[in-house]
Amino acid sequence: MLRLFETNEIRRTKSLEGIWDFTKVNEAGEEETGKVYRLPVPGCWESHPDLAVYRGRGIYRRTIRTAAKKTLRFVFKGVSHTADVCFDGKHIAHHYNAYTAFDAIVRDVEPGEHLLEVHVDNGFHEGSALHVHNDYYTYGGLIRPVGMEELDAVFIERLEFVPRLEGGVWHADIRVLARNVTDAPQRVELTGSLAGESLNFGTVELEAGGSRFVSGSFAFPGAEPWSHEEPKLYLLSVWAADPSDGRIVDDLIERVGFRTVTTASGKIQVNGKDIVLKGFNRHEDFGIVGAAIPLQLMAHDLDLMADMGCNAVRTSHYPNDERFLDLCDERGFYVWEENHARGLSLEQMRNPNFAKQCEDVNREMVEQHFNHPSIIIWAILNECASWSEEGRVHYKRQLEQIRSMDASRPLTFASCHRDKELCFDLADIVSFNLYPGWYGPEDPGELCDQARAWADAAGGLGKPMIMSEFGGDAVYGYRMPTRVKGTEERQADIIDANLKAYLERDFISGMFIWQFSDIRVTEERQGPLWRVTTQNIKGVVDSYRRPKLAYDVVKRHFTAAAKP
Ligand code: ADA
Repeated sequence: MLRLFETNEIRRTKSLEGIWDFTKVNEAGEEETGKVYRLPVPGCWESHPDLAVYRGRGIYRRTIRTAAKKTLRFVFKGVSHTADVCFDGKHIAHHYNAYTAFDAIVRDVEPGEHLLEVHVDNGFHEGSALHVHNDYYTYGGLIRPVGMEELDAVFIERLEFVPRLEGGVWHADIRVLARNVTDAPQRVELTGSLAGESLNFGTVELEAGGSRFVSGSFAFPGAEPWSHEEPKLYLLSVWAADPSDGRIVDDLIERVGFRTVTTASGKIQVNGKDIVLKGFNRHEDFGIVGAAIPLQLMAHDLDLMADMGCNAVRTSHYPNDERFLDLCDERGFYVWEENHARGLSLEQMRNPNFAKQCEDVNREMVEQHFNHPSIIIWAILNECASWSEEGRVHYKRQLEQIRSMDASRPLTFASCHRDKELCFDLADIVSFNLYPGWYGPEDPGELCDQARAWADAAGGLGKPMIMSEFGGDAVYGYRMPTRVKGTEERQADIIDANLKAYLERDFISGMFIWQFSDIRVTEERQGPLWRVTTQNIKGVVDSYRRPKLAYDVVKRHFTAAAKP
């Protein structure tokens, strides 16, 4: 299952979930041992005992059967980390970045058996600017679902839905991207339906192999708003018909919600009402399944967060699996989604591929996740070199790129540079990663008052402020009356003091605890014992979601009625 609702009723689609062949290959691309593993897709190869610490290259293979001559489209929701796809031995796609989707189209496939191969590489290479040794683990494999679709001459590639409230009635601007996959010009008529209204986008002419957007603006008098409290969702269906005979050749269904997000008077508003974000930073990492988290465990994570009284989650530090975002839409979780870049130094940002790789992930993130009502904030470049003029050039360019694609959501980035930060003027919300009580002895209340002053003096005056990371380590099960660092007691104390300070300050519009669960990290990153257990153990639950003492502390604060 690729999404939590049917995305097509006309276009034939199928999931390629199942067991695929897998072989390791060396740097030269040669199959090393000839041993063929049978691995689940989606899945991380680390789940297999032989491959638990394997980093490098491998090939996933499976057979595809077709009954009639067809144009096929393969959709890969996430291959970690670099993918090259071959169909019957012919290269059809290359993609860098584990955390965004890509597709590959093969025209006029003859009936019969065909070989689909995905060459996967999660090694660290010079040309990779974003996938570097890090404080999380980049697993290997087809970590998210794979789908196969049968296309007609024209297909609807994407929909964009931007809601707005006018005179008490919901309206929306809707854009439809249609693509011609043949060598001849094509014409299609585009119509749709949403919230009881019929939509007409007119007839569009598409040149051979070309694509085009058509748009329309519509009123939806019967629509009700989406919010945390009432996450009302609607299916937006669009059909493409052949104007000569009215035959429907393709369709695409999205699930949308009517809501606005604004920032004013130093606060964040959803549908005009001030909100305070209360939640966690969450990595996609769960015990033995790694980054390939099955639906029921994704739902379990959100169940635990809801139990603690959270209304928000930050997808640190990359775009998330769409099924998780679908769950957030359904459950009314507010999402801060960010691009894939964590803690890159100025030197790392000078990698010649940095700008292009960021531009790609920004574009793919916004295009692919545009319609999730739950996403209320886009963010970039967690803790990169925003303290320097050279770094600022990248922050400016990337924020402008995202704003040009989507002006309907506020933008931010998480900074750890305190009074040295140079980019707060570029964002709509100022966000601080500070770890009072853990990395330093500061008092959380005093430090965040100071942070407000730093932001005000550095271009953030009047902007909402989020405490985007705070917390401390705790080894699951390590309890001591001494409450020393590393005990569950100390972690609980630190989180208690931080939450108390932030919840009583009116100028704080959100807080994200670092972090939801313990996660695996790359071993190579720094000197010995940098991360004992090769995990970042600041989770409030461990990597199998067993609660630490801090769980009840969070629950007590977030379920208290003091704040909306
Ligand atoms: C940073 C970073 C996180 C994590 C955290 C920590 O703020 O953004 O990814 O590394 O520190 O645990 O120290």
